[in-house]
Amino acid sequence: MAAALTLARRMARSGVLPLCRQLLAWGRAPRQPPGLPLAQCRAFSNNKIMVELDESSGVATMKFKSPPVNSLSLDFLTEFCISLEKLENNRACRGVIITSAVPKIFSSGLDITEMCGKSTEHYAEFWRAVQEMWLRLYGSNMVTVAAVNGSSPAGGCLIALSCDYRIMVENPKFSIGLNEAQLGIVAPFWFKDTFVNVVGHRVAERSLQLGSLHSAPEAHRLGLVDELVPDEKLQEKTGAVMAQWLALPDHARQLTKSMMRKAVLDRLVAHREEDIQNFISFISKESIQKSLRLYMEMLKKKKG
Ligand code: CO8
Repeated sequence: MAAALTLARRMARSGVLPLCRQLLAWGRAPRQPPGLPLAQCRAFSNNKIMVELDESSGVATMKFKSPPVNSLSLDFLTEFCISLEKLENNRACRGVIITSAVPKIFSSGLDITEMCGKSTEHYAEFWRAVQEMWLRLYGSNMVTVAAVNGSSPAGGCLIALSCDYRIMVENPKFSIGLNEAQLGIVAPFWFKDTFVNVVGHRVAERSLQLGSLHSAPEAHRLGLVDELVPDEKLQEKTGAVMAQWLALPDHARQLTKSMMRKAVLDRLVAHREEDIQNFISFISKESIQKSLRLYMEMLKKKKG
């Protein structure tokens, strides 16, 4: 409840209210009377994420479009949570495909500028939004498929890991992984739990300690992604996988998903405030701030 209120306050402050109205209107859209052709597709473009719902199949697509790298800023995370919640509450929607409209990048992970030189209050608000994003996505009742069409480090990888199935473009230049250790920071326990649940303890332990970013073929070998496809086949393959998952009765699949994920979700819910305090005290350390600044400088130098 407290989280929902924070989110609502944040929506009011961040000017996402027009988006909320749009989403609410969409959620309330009258259902087509039987016998009439369904409105095939509802689409709207927000600031950072484009959402499209095909009512005939019950499948929505959330396409990240926040150049240059789809970094997960506070605004991005807020928009993500609102969009996902509206889809979750829309009976016409049973599955969501998450992908990117930015060439070569799925998501660069958490926006590092949100974790540098900001106030304690800001860190708390930002981290609550990161938690909220994961709780909603990992705990979603819908079928979630990540169509990873570009690099996906850290928080970007977490989004993919939180889906039910991951299909990645087979380009060996695209990488994915939880590389936090390379930045001198530590992936929180619920990032780790999500990773372990996908690839197993040994692979996760090694990959996390080394902060590895795995090329697409390597990620496939490790089980981090389920399938590799050529770019031009991504849409078709994602649609086919989604159809396969949607062929099952929702209630059986949803209860099974909840059974598999509940313990991990409950762990964060039970330790949410503590996790926020841990994040604040960790990220506020001068040594950590220095590591992040150096990392950002390194990213900029790499260009020149
Ligand atoms: N946040 C903010 N800005 C970023 C980020 C980011 N995550 N990633 C890239 N940028 C910026 C770059 O600085 C650059 O800015 P500018 O144009 O002003 O110089 C711009 O985006 C474009 O970046 P690149 O030139 O590097 O673009 P490329 O297409 O060459 O490469 C990559 C794209 C591969 C995504 C590359 O930018 C990259 O590797 N980025 C860093 C990714 C990363 O390491 N993310 C980790 C974030 S931390 C996280 O998600 C989890 C933290 C958990 C916290 C736990 C604490 C307790």
